[in-house]
Amino acid sequence: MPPAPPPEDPVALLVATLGGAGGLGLLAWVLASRSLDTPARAALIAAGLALTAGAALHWRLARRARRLQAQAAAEHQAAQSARTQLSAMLDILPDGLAIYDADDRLVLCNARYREVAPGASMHLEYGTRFEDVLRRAAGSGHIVDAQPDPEAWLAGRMARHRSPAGPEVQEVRGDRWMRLTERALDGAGVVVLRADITSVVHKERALKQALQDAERAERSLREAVDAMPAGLEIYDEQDRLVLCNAHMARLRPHLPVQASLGKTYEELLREGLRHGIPEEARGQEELWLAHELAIRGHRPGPEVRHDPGGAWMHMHESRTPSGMTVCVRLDISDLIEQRQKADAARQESQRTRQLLERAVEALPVSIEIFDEQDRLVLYNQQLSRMYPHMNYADHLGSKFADILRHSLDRGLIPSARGREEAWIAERLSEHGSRTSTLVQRLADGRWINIYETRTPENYVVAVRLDITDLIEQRQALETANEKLALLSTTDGVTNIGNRRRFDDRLGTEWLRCGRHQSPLAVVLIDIDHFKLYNDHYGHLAGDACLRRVAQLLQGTIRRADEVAARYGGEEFALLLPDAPLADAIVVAQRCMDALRDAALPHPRSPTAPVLTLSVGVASLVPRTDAGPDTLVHAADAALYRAKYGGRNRMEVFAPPSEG
Ligand code: GH3
Ligand code: MG
Ligand code: MG
Repeated sequence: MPPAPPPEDPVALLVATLGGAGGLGLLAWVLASRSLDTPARAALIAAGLALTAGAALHWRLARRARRLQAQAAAEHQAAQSARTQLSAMLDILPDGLAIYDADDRLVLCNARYREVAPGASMHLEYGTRFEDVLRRAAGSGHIVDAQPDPEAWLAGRMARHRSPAGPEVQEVRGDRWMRLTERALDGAGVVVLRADITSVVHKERALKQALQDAERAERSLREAVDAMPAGLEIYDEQDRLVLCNAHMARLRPHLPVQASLGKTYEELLREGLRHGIPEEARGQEELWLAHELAIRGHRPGPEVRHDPGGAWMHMHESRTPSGMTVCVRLDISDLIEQRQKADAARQESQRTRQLLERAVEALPVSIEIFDEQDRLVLYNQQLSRMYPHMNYADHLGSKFADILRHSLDRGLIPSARGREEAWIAERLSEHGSRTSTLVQRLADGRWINIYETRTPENYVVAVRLDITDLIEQRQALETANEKLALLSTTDGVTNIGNRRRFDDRLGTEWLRCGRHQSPLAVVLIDIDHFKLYNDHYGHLAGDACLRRVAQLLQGTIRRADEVAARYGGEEFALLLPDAPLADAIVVAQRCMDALRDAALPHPRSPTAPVLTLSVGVASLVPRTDAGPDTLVHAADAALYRAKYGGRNRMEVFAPPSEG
């Protein structure tokens, strides 16, 4: 639509009208006036003409100016409308765009430019200088790079603005990113393009991070795979080697990894065969190869192979769902060796156990073993033979206490009768902790020696030995010894104790009575004129007489600890422990009475027609500074007095202090 013509300029119209009217008026007045001389008239006419012409010119000029003004207004309006159209068009752009003129003033920008400009709230007015825009942006704190030193940043940014190079990336607060592209225009302006590439940067960053993560993961995986103590190979769907770890490379030194990667399994097998690997394929390489390829991926299970190097290898092969083949090889030489050792050790221990079991059965003793809970876990047949009333097979696993009770119920242990529970308690308390062996009498008269010990595992091992024979032998021996002892202290003629018995007992009683400060008495008896008896009756009759006297004397003692002995020849002695003198006199008197009552004829005796005795009595409390012979001497002294006092009498020893 064409612009409307500009209105008439009233001032110009007034000036033109007044000028024209004035000029015409002057001309009219000059022509009418007669008073004017010619030069004046001519001057005034010229002036009037000039005024009129000037007014006309002014009018024309004014009209022309008005036309030009109208034209300029039309052009301005057209430019304005073009810019508005351009603006509207530029607003469609996804990026911010601004045009600065040669004076570096903003002449055009789209709406997006205002949005993405740092500090979006800025009002960007046309005509604003670029530097001011920058300064405001730097001051807004939105541009991260401008933060530490806004002036330095501004200087750099302006320098690049004046001679733009490539696009640059700008970080905006809040992790937003802009790409700035500046182009110098032919007319010496600059176009600034500002694109928000935040999402691109974010995506790129995420992608980079993902890539780094993936790289790290791959590195870790590779390291882990190389660190595996097993060989690992992976073949792709076309059965080409794509991965081989360090361990596998060491296991197959004939196949360098780098050269092998990308080769097919078959190619690698052929390579191995050229090196004579594996050993079992030699001489039948093609057959072996065909078999290997046939079972490739269908191996029924892991295989154990003995390497030519002597190592035992465990080989495992599996297919992944995507058709890759994973092979794992593990050196299991250690395991195999350990297993072989363990097998050998097991066999050895079995042999040892058998041997031990046989030994236990062969032992002449019975064995029982109780576990830490005191339950029977092992026994040998000797035990069953030793206790035939018990059925130990039934008692395996039974508590020791229950087995004891069972044997008591069968009355096997006479010593426990009537006190069964107490006996069981005793046996339990000492089970495995007795310091000495236990000797047990069974109801059938056998003697069993029981030895129990506790092992470090807290088991109790009981060993039982039938010692009936031993006990019987010992008893027999003891009896024999007793007999021998009796024999050696018995007088062969009279059958009463001899001098030895008397001396032994005297020594013992001397000490005992000394300890108790008790009196010990000795009675010495001598047959009167016995030589004459022998002479009269003969020696054998003399012996018989001695026996008779011995019996009579023996009959005078009552207590078990008293001794009647033949002291020698026709002399006898009585030992009376704990007997004060008075008691000893009573016994001595009894002897004399017994002889008198027996009235053994002795026709040749000068003392009496019958056999008589001379008796010496002594009783002393033994002293530590004297020996038992003191007492015998004392009795002997008394006997001596009896003899020389006329015989057939008793004399009592009177201690010197009393005498
Ligand atoms: P005394 O009254 O002084 O004791 O006179 P005694 O004859 O008894 O004493 P003596 O010491 O002179 O004689 C003891 C006799 O005893 C001498 C001996 O023949 C006799 N005699 C000793 N031992 C035995 C013996 O074992 N058998 C016999 N038959 N006679 C014996
Ligand atoms: Mg004598
Ligand atoms: Mg005599």
